Amino acid sequence: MKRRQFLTVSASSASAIFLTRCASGQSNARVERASCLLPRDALVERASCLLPQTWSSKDGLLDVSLGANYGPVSLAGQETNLLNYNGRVPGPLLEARPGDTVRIRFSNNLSQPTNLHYHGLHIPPTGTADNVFLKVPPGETWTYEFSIPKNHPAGTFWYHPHLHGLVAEQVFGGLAGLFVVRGELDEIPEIRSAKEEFLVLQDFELGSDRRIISPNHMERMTGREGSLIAVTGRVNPSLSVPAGGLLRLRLLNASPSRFYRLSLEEHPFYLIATDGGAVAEPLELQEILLTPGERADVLVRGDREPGQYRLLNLPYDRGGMMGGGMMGGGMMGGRRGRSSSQTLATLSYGDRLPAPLPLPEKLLPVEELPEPKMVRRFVFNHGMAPGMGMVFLINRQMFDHRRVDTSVELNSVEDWELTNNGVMDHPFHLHLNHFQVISRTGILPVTPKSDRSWKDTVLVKTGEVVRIRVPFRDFVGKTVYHCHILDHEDLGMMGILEIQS
Ligand SMILES: [Cu+2]
Repeated sequence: MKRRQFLTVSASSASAIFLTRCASGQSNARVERASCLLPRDALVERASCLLPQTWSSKDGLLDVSLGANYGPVSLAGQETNLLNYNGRVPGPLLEARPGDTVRIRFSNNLSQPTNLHYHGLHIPPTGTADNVFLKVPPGETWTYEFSIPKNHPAGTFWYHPHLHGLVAEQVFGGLAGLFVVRGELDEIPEIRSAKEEFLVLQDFELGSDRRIISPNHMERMTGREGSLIAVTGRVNPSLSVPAGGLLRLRLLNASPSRFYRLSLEEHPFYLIATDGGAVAEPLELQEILLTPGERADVLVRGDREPGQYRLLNLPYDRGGMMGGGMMGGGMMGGRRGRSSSQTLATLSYGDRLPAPLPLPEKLLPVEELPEPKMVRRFVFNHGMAPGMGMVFLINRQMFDHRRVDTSVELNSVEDWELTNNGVMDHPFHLHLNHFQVISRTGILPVTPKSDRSWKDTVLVKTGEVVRIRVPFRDFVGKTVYHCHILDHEDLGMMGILEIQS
């Protein structure tokens, strides 16, 4: 037992921090959990423990002021100095409905330029909407304004900075927040009756002064990771499922590089939505691999013996610049996580419901896309550039904001074949239009209809070929696709897509 504890502590400083807090920070932990104790009132019982500050639209308008700041933030029960939106990490949860107008009065109070990307929203890539070419200089303000299309799917989306060259630094500093679109999926009776929690997974590397430690060169190549894992700003928070009831977890990986391989002791996950909204029917999963930028919306059934169950982050090897072995054993600072499991949260059972709540049988149909007009190929690799060292490439080129890499026609459907010839996994993200994964490594046939889903980020493992099918709809203009290991994006692994009418 002692030996096991020793291994846990030495292998993972995230666990170490948690154990320390259990030993010396009892009162803190109790205060943090106090708000999560389940009162008798059934209505209150559904209330979330981890809900960040929420702003919802009223009468068709979401009108908020959002400031990017640097300063004191309470994170994982300690005072830290982080980048933050409105003093919070994660930032406030923004909530709207299809057809709503969104107005965000954004002020940049940082000492460097920034901007906002609305990851996963199907809105224009231009003007005051999801315009990643826009730069808001330090000390200046900008009003983002756009409408959520009337036929926009309900789902879990998010906002974060997207200024090329600074993305990893600003997201690692703490800048990220949820953007939830409520709609049809949320009206399904069993889902409406489920208790809902928002799990924003972020990792940080803090120094003794409680400021973020900047990564070294090798950590940037690999993709920076931090040893402190926060779940919606807390370390190992308590989650509660009513006995006989359902708990809905909206999971977001808001880390710049870290992958989360999630499993919940003795409880399968029932996947109800992916990046782009609902799947056709709940899909039972024992594990979920969530790469940076990805979301999963799952139900957990409170049908086991009441007790405590750990939500675990299992080891995963996403490859490295120097081959697998050398960096696996904890040599690489923030990458210790890949050789040991960590506890992310703890599930307990609340009061028993008068009648058990079943899983929904059907969710929402997922459209079958027509055969593509065109197949394009994208090869992901790395190389050396004079004066820059290692750079990350798509089709042998690094990002250039003056160059359009790919032009497509509005209202066309294309297949994109994504090949990873590098030594590390690359999660591929396309802005603006959702896609479906058609095959992997050219061996698998078409994804079974029942498993078809809408994605905006998909893992392309080292050596793998993934084929996706994308409909380009509604909006023209320039946008981007890139690796969502944000250091790789900053180091060149991004291309410009122009959608033309
Ligand atoms: Cu990458």
